[in-house]
Amino acid sequence: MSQSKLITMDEFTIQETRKFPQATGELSALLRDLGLAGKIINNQVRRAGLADILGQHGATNVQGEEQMKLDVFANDTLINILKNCTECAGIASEENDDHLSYEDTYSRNSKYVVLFDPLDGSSNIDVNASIGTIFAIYRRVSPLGEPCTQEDFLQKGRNLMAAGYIIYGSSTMMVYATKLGVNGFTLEPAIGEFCLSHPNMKCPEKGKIYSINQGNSVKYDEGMMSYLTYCMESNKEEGRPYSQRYIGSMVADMHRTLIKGGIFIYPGDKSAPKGKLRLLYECNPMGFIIEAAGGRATTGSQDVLDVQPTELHQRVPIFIGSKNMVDKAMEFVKTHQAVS
Ligand code: FDP
Repeated sequence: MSQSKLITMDEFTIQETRKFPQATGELSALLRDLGLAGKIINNQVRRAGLADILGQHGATNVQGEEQMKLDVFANDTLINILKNCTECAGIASEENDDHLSYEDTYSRNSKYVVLFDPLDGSSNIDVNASIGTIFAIYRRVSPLGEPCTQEDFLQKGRNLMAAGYIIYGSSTMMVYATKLGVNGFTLEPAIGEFCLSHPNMKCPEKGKIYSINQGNSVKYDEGMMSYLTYCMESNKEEGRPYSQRYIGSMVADMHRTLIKGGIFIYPGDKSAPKGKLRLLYECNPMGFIIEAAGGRATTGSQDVLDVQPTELHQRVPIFIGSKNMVDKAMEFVKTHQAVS
């Protein structure tokens, strides 16, 4: 950390809020509560191997995937913390079929709703690789005082007020973006506080890493295949071949992409034209963060943040990361779209 004084996330958020005289402090409070949930989940993630908590929970989630115990714990933690805070009218979780409207008076009068993927990359828990929590915050569109409705959650990513993630990696970090920019806070375990460690994060315009599940390439279309060939070709001036890195945990792959630059792709393919990743819980929050950091996020046909969601668990293809690399990938994808 380069600054001489530790700045906690709460201090930082309050300072930022002061730039808006009309701000009520609710968004800062919500971010603090999400940080608190992150610390509780972190505590459990760190003990995963010890607490005999590894293994399948037995149930399957709405996507038909097996849930693991930690997913359930993380989901319950977020639901309860946001229910008991006074700034959240309701939530939608990747692990739940429908949104949840909090019915108490405080919640009904709150202006924000939160969407989250409680523990993304959970297939990595068994192998002790980085996983994370992703969140997205919208201002509700339904009237204050009423229960929140599905329309509050089915908003374009462009309407996001804030989005972020908590990565449970070699250290634990919370990164969040508002329209003012992106900042990263590392958990200082000695005092249990997230402290500003990565101010004003910018995604480099160009990188040297492409990140994709290349094992699926037999299902990719020609545009995708020719882009992969381009990544692997030798061109000294342009710094190719690029390195291939794929953890298979979106938070971890995106954290690297944000810091080092590069491109992360989860394309549509012959068996899943819309890809795998969820618009509301993964692609929109990551798209918002990367755009706020100067990068680009597209589905291949439009900016991710411009997609009008029609259902809570909708999936979209995604190309995200350094602006120049996403632009280049689009040249290949669009050429193929034009000829097919
Ligand atoms: P996981 O299934 O482990 O939860 O959307 C979930 C996700 O992980 C992302 O975090 C990750 O980027 C992607 O799936 C990995 O999918 P593949 O195994 O198909 O590459």
